This record gives sequence, structure tokens and C-alpha cells, in this order.
Amino acid sequence: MNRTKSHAAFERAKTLIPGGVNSPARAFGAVGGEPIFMAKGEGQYLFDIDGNKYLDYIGSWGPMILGHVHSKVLEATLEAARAGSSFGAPTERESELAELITKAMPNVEMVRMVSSGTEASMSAVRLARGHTGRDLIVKFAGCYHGHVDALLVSAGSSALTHGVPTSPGVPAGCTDDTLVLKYNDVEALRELFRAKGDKIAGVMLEPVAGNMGLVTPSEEFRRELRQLTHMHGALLIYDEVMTGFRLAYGGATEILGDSPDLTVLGKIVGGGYPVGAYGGKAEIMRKIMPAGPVFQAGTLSGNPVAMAAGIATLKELRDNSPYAKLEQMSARIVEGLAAVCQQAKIPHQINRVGSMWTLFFTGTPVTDLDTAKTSDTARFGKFFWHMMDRGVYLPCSQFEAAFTSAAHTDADIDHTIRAAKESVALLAN
Ligand code: KE4
Repeated sequence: MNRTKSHAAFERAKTLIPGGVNSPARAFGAVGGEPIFMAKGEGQYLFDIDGNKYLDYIGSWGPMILGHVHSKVLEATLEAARAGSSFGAPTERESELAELITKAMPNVEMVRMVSSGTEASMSAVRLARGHTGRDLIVKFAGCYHGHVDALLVSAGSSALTHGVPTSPGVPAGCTDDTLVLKYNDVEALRELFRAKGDKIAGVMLEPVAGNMGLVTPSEEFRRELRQLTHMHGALLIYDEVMTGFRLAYGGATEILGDSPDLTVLGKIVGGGYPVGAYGGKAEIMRKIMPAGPVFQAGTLSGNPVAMAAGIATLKELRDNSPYAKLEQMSARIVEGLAAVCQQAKIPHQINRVGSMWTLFFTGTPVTDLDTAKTSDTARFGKFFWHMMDRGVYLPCSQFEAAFTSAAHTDADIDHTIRAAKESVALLAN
């Protein structure tokens, strides 16, 4: 494929923007080569500036569940934009989106809009600390909650010691009160609560993880999380930025039947526009200023155009549910990928929940970050580019989830499996 215009655009961008991108996930660092500059999206397709067409399985890292330029979302945003882009004053659209969210997620009785998943996670952490009067936050290795100082952290020497910052610029003081455990490690969870339960403000996790590749929680892990947080007065915080309205209209919370105290949202709730949100029990949410003392603010929070995109997206998901189709198509993709890897005798694991899935190039079942890291990332990089050359755009990292959209068709699935068969055959050599 000719990608000369992308190359030139990347050279220019690198002189103006650090690494030539506005988010490292797009930099293709994990797969080698250079990022592709996109010109437009249409349904399930992306078109790059060289005119190449791709089946899009990133969907902007989750938001584009309806596909690109969905007519109802486009119309709603154009109508809102014609009335003004931002007022710094409340609008009814904010209550409309809030009502859609609270009706979809019963554990969310009140919700605050912000402008990104990071902002939502950061605010939820502050609220958990403000509500409980405690400082300790627990997270899990491999779960990503945005670039929040307190959450850019890896496990200290043991899970009971301070977290260690994973980025320059994050002072130790910001992560001293963050503890990191292994996802699905029930014994470590019990030990931590035995030792420090009365000091824990909140436990935050992706209830179905997408940021180490797709990893699911065990039933026992989820049960212990709920019981231990209840018992010790800590808040259970589900980060559903990726899974919210993705795995079901009520997100992972609906399919798992869980009841977290706080929920963090983003991506789909903005329909591709900058929206994050956090919500939960009214008694907790009323601690947020100006109802309560916990400060949080934002110039563009609840932006009317972004609200319009979120409202149109959630109404379409509510009224014309795509989830059965997403389940059927995603199951077929995964069966096809497994079959071609089997045939080529390539070690592989495929984890899937609904329309989120990851093909790991490892023979080890993937249940946490350590097992995800047994994957052959060099092989993934080769596979990624073979698929790109066949017009299939997968997430540009072994440690990300792919997303099927409601715009994908059975013919697209057939094409994807054919491309995978050819790509995997090239890996075997
Ligand atoms: P944003 O600040 O990027 O809107 O959201 C942060 C975030 C929070 N929680 C979860 C579960 C998330 O997946 C994310 C962001 N996801 C990444 C993709 N794995 C966004 C891609 C990027 O950083 O460019």
C-alpha cells in the first residue's frame, strides 16, 4: 500500500507535536513503522490520506460503536452546533444525557460530566477520598484509568508498600497512597484488606479489562471485591470508560450483575466527542461541589455539542439495540481467528466479551498482566502490518482490545478472516 502522504504528514507533525501524535497509543510504537494519518471515516471504514481503505477495529479506541458518521449522531451534533458551541452555562442536554445514563445503570443515581476518561477517573478518586476521609486507593496492574498522577503507578516492592510512579514528573508523594495488586489475585486482595482495610478509600478496576488486552475477572475476584469493600467501608469503583454501553446498554455492570459504588464513563457516552462522566449513589455524589465540599470543575464539562452526540448515540443503542448482532459477529471473528491460528500451528489465546476481543500470540491462558506479557509482541507487530496491508486496521498493540462496530457486516467478517489466514501463514515462515 502506498502511504507516502502519511509519511510526509508524520515528518511534519514530528516537528510540531511530541512524537508527531497527540496520544502515544496512536504512535504505532508497539508494532513498529509509522502511524497512518486518517482523512475520514465512513461506517465501519477508515480512509487514510493516501486513499487507502481499512476495516476499522479500533473505532477511536471504543467510542465508535455505531460506526463513523452515523446519520443520527451527525444530525444531532450539527443541530447543536448551529445553536452555539459552548456557553459556560447549564443546558438541558446535560440533564438529558445524565438521565439516559442513570436509567441505563441503576447504580448510577447521579452523574457529573467532564471532558475525558482521565478527568472522570481523577475526580472519582478525589470523591472516594473526600467521601471516606481516607487516602489509600487500590488499583490493579494492567488496568489503565487515564493519565492521572495517582494512578500512573506500578506495584511497589510488595503490594503492601507504596506504589512507584511509572512516569517522570509524578512525585513519589502522588503514588505513596496508591497500592497495586495483580488482577484476579483474590489472596492478595484479602491480605491487603486484612492489613489496611480501614485505611482504603476506594478500589478501582476495569470490570472487564481492555488495557492489557481483553482480560476477564473471575467470579470469586468480583465477589471478594464487593464483600471486602462493603465490610471495610471502602468504595468499589468500576472504570467503565471502555466497557460502558459497549458490552451491553448497561455496560459490564449489567452483564456481571454487580453493584459498584461509583462508575467512571467515557468514550461511547460522548459518541466520539470529548465526554467523560462519573456517577454513583446520590449520597456519595452529593459530596461534589457545589452540592458538597469536594471540588471538581471544568470549562467544557457538559459541552452542548458533545452532549448532543452522546444523547444521539445512547438513544440509538437503546432503541435499536445492536448488542445481539455485535455478539454474533464478534463470536464469528474470534472463531475464524482461532481456526486460522490452529491451522498454522501458531500458539494463541483469544479473550472476548461481547464486541471487545484480543488475539494474544501466546500458548498461556491470559488472566492478568503477567500472563498477557507472555505474548510474542514481535509476532503481533508482524501480524498487525500484514493485516493492515490487507485493509484490516487492528489496535496497534498486543495489549489493547479490538472493537467490532454495529456498522460491520458479515462480508467484513469474511474478509477479516481471509486476511488473517493469509497473514498468519506469513508468520509461520
Ligand atoms: P481518556 O482520558 O483517554 O478519555 O480515558 C482514559 C481511560 C480511562 N479508563 C479506561 C478503561 C480507558 O481505556 C481509558 C483510555 N483508553 C485508551 C485505550 N486503551 C485511550 C487511547 C489513548 O490513550 O489514546
